[in-house]
Amino acid sequence: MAATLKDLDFFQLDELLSPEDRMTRDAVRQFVQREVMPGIEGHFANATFPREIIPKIAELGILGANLKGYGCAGMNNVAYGLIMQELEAADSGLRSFASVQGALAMYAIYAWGSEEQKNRYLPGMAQGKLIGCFGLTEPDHGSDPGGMETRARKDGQGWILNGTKRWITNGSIADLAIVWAKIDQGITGFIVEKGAPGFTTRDIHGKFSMRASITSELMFDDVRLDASAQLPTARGLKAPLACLTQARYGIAWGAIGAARSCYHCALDYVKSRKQFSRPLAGYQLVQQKLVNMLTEITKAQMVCLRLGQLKDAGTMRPEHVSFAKRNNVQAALEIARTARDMLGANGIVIEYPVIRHMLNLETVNTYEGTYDVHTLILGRDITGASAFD
Ligand code: TGC
Ligand code: FAD
Repeated sequence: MAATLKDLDFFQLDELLSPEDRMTRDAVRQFVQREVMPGIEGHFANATFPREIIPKIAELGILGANLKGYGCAGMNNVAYGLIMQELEAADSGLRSFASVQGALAMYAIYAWGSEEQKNRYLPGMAQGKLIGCFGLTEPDHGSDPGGMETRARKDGQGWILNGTKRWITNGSIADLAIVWAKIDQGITGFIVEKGAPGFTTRDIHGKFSMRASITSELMFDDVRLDASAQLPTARGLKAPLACLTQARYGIAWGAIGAARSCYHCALDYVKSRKQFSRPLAGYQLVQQKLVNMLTEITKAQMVCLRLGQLKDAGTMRPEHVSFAKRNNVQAALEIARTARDMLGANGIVIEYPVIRHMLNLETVNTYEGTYDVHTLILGRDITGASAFD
């Protein structure tokens, strides 16, 4: 039977949410419980993404939920974060799908696209009829995207694109790829549609993490693009990095969902599992683990709520997001590892959600800036000295 998604609100933070935000969160939780939870173990086991739920997710206004106009729901950022939390309570792969679609691909067009591009793509993407992916990472450039080797050269009015992007979520199911490339003036972005001659994708197999998510390589071999494919105001590395800020914001919230699911699973388990004639829940060491989990989840919730308020007020800095992504994902990963331990042998089987979350969170800790990269971003912020130079 699928695990039940439950709330965790030790500090009555619900009282700080608006009734609308709570309603949005509860509606998404019910949807995820009904439509996603029954099949998610199977998708993870078979390494398939539940594509059938895309139209339903779109119907709830989840895709690009915090963008305004162009058919997007225009929700505030706290509501958006709560949605990410509920998606990731089911599986990080589901939240990844929504993050890449809304915070990376749609946001890139929203922030750096022309009116024509926005009208052409955003409504269909909000409806889930067009799927997007975001190609920044390359085989030889992950943490240092500024070193990218993908290049576009001028060809008459248009461009010729060459290069390879790797580890791209939604890559082979995407109708359009946002591709970051170097031109003579520096880094810029292009919208490359599926089927463009010379554009091919290849899925990455053998992943033991994010199995219910498609991850691909994108290859561009003399791909001819019209001038209109370029994102006109995307200039320099800050253009893709601004998109990452949006996605990292959602990840910071999402990780709480995965941690919460692991906590509830471990709590239920130790209440019913007896060893030495008593429930495990009565042993001091076990209680300490549960209390540490509760504490870290509650702290992460508080960080996110404040982060959302800052984002809504327009005063959030990328470093605030680095703080939240680094802290919350690391905490969630530790919680998942502890929960796995508390379930004993049952902690390694797919019937319990814990091993799935634990394996997924290894990816979440790595993508969108590793734990160490965010340490260095924050170190630079507080000392003024960059470890990257
Ligand atoms: P740096 O000098 O730091 O920055 C260059 C310019 O960008 C500005 N900037 C930002 N702007 C907006 N948001 C941010 N987060 C920004 N960070 C920096 C900065 O002010 C500067 O502007 P300007 O006007 O002076 O030019 O560049 P650097 O080369 O030193 O950067 C180093 C570093 C480590 C910060 C950066 O490259 C980095 O973040 N690396 C990690 C790479 C990463 O996160 N990749 C993610 C790929 S996408 C992905 O993983 C999707 S996963 C799927 C899912 O989300 O579910
Ligand atoms: P590297 O950069 O090679 O890092 C390896 C190790 O070195 C890490 O521990 C890192 O912290 C450390 N390190 C790096 N630099 C430093 C330094 N200066 N000082 C100290 N330590 C350092 N990318 C996209 O563009 N789009 C996507 O949709 C996308 N989806 C992904 C989905 C999955 C499942 C995965 C696993 C990755 C995805 N990525 C995507 C790529 C992801 O963003 C990169 O994996 C990530 O940025 C790290 O890059 P890397 O794997 O090349 O590791």
